[in-house]
Amino acid sequence: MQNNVFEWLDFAKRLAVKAGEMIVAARADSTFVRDYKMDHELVTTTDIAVDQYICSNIHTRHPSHCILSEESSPTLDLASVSESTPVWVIDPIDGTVNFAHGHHHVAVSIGLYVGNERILGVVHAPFLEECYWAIKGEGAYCNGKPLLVSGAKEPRNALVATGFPYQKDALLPILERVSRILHHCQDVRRNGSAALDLCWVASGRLDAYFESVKPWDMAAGTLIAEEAGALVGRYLQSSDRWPDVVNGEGLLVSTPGLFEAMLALTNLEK
Ligand code: 2AM
Ligand code: CA
Repeated sequence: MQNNVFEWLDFAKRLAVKAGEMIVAARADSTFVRDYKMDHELVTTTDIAVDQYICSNIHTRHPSHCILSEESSPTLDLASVSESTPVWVIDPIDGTVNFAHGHHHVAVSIGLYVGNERILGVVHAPFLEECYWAIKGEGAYCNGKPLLVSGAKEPRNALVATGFPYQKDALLPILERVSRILHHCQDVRRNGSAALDLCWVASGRLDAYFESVKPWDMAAGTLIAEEAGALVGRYLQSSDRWPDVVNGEGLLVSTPGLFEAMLALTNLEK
C-alpha cells in the first residue's frame, strides 16, 4: 500500500487545490446561494459544487474506494465497509459560515483511512494560501515545510481553540468548559474551521483544541496534528455512531506537555 499512499496524497492535493480555486472564484463573483440544512445549518451552492467535483473525481479514479462526504454521503454505513477498503472522508468547505461572511478561515479537507488507521490528510486553505498535508509515519507539512507542535506545557501560557455547534441545545456544558479554560489558560479562539484549528495546533500557532465535531471536520486534520507531534484523545465518552478513527465526539488535541491538564479542564466529571 505504501507506494499507493504517495500517489493518493498527490491526487488529494491536486483535488484540494482545484477545489480551493473554485471556492475563491465563487466568492470573488458572489456566485453562490445560501440554504439551510435542517433549518439552521448553513450550506451554499459552492459546498455542493465542490463536493461534487471532489467525489466524482475519486469515484472515477478509485471506483473500489468508499466516500464519506458531508454533503453527498454523510450517512454512509461505515460498519459495513470492509477493513481493507480505503475510505475517503471529505469536507468540501470547512468553515462555511466564514466563507459566506467573507472571512478567510476556510478549508477543503480530504482524509483517507483504512481499517482503523488514518493514512493521509490534506487541508487546503485557499484564502490563506496554505496547504497542509500528512502521511501516517511520514510527518506533517505546510507548503512543503515540516510542522512541529509548540513546546507549551503550562495551561496559563496556552492559546486554546474551540467551536460551538449549530444546535443550540448543547451549549451549556460547552460554555462551562470555555469558562474553565478562560480561567486557567492564556485565551480562547473560535476560528470557525475545525480542520484548520487542528492544522494550527500542528504548526504551533495554537497549543490545544477541543470540540465535538463530525468525521469530515477532523479526519484529515487529526492526522496532520498527530504527525506534527500532538496527542489526540477525548474528554467525553463517545458513542459508537462512528468508527473510532473518524469519531470527533469530545475531541481533544494538544501538545504532549498540556494534554493531561487540558483533559482535566475539559472533562466536567473531573
Ligand atoms: P462546517 O463549516 O463544515 O459546517 C467549527 O466549529 C466546526 O464545526 C467547523 O468545522 C464547522 O464545519 C462546524 N460547525 C458546526 N457548527 C457551527 C457553527 N455554529 N458555526 C460555524 N461552524 C460550525
Ligand atoms: Ca462543510
